[in-house]
Amino acid sequence: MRSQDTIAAVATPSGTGGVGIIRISGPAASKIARQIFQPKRINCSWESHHLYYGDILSADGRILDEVLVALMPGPRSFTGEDVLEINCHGSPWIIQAVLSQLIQLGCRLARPGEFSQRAFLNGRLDLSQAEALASLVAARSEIACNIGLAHLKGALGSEITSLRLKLIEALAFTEASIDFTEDVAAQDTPGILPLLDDLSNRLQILLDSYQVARLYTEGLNVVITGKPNVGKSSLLNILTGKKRAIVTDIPGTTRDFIEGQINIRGIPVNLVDTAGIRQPHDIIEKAGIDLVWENLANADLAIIILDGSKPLTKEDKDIFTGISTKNHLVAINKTDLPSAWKIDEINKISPNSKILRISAKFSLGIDELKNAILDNTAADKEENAGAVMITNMRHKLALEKALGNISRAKENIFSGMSPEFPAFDLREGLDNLDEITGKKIDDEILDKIFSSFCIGK
Ligand SMILES: Nc1nc2c(ncn2[C@@H]2O[C@H](COP(=O)(O)OP(=O)(O)O)[C@@H](O)[C@H]2O)c(=O)[nH]1
Ligand SMILES: [Mg+2]
Repeated sequence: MRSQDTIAAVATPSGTGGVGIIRISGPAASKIARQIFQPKRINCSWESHHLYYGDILSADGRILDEVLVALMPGPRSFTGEDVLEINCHGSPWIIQAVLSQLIQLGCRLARPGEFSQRAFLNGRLDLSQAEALASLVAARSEIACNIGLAHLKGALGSEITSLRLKLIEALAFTEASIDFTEDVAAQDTPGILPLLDDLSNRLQILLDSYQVARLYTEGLNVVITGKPNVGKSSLLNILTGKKRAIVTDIPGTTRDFIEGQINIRGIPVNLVDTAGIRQPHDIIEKAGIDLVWENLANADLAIIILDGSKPLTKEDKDIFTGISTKNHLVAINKTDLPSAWKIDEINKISPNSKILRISAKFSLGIDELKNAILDNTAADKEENAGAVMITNMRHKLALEKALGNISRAKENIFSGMSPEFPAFDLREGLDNLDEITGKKIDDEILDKIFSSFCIGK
């Protein structure tokens, strides 16, 4: 694919920074470099992949900034096209001025992900690698970075290619029996079933990795709930180490929900402190309590806080009724004060709940609570280390479809169907695998995938 237009975008985050990088890609990049840049040295030879020091000039010859630029002619560039990178000073004003000058010289602003899309269309990356770039940029934990990097280096792509070759082998067996042995059912073809079993196993291993990998990449969504004044906001503050939420002894202080992010043993944990659940006193409080239930619906875990220093009430017990099916743990707070009730009371209402004793105010039992947050998650499955993991819902769906195709092929073979049937299933399986690497994919889906990337990537 050769693009007609030359695109430009700021590759660094918006705001002020030491350096701001503008990226240009397309057929006019090299010409624009010569127009916009005035090198300090007379003999600037524009050698490929070399940094040059000089000034960026406006249309009327004013100096806009002192910069470093590099020209990377295609195909040996990120996009496969001629690419120019300008390292300006990171003032939003300078960056905008340079960008405007580039537009005047004929560039157009890049759409989100358009550089990566061009890299994919020019064969520089397969689709799984392009998607890995987006996940790498968004990674919030070391392991998420490692998974993103492994995919960028082609780990997922090569696993898919290897699965694809096996599938082609199975398809060849099946199609051979269509061509040469008209009256023979596919099950008579030796070797095909072990091949399909092996394929199913490997697809299942990839699918099983999704839960663990999702945990490392997207994190665990944890909602802190309980009636008013039990110490929910105090817990958010002690867990995040910041005064995120207002703490007072007035019940109903927290009305909206407040979010905080922490990392427990390398896993990003998204915490949400919520309004206390009780019979609302006004419409604002009611709206806040409705939000609690919305947050709970999307949560991986609810931490139910109870005040250990005051007798349990109907409000406490009602929360258990609302949450009973949800993954939860109970934290009895204010254990620095004398306890007003015995743990047995919870065992009676909710016999299977995990219960911890904490003091959010005096930071007691907080490490145990952090460990318990990760209990029953896939976090401790060490055997996954080093294996190829999938993190992307699109990949998961495509793999599930491919696994379904192989199972159907096996059923058709077992039931003695004519070989055309399993061959059809296997061909569909192949198409589903090809969706992951982008070997075969709809333009519309491609546009949708890349539009979720950042601008400048
Ligand atoms: N003694 C004691 N008081 C606490 C503890 N945690 C919170 N509190 C107090 O309980 C009151 C309500 O706390 P807050 O975090 O606002 O509760 P929320 O309404 O559930 O968010 C405040 O006065 C806190 O200082 C604790 O562990 N021990
Ligand atoms: Mg609160």
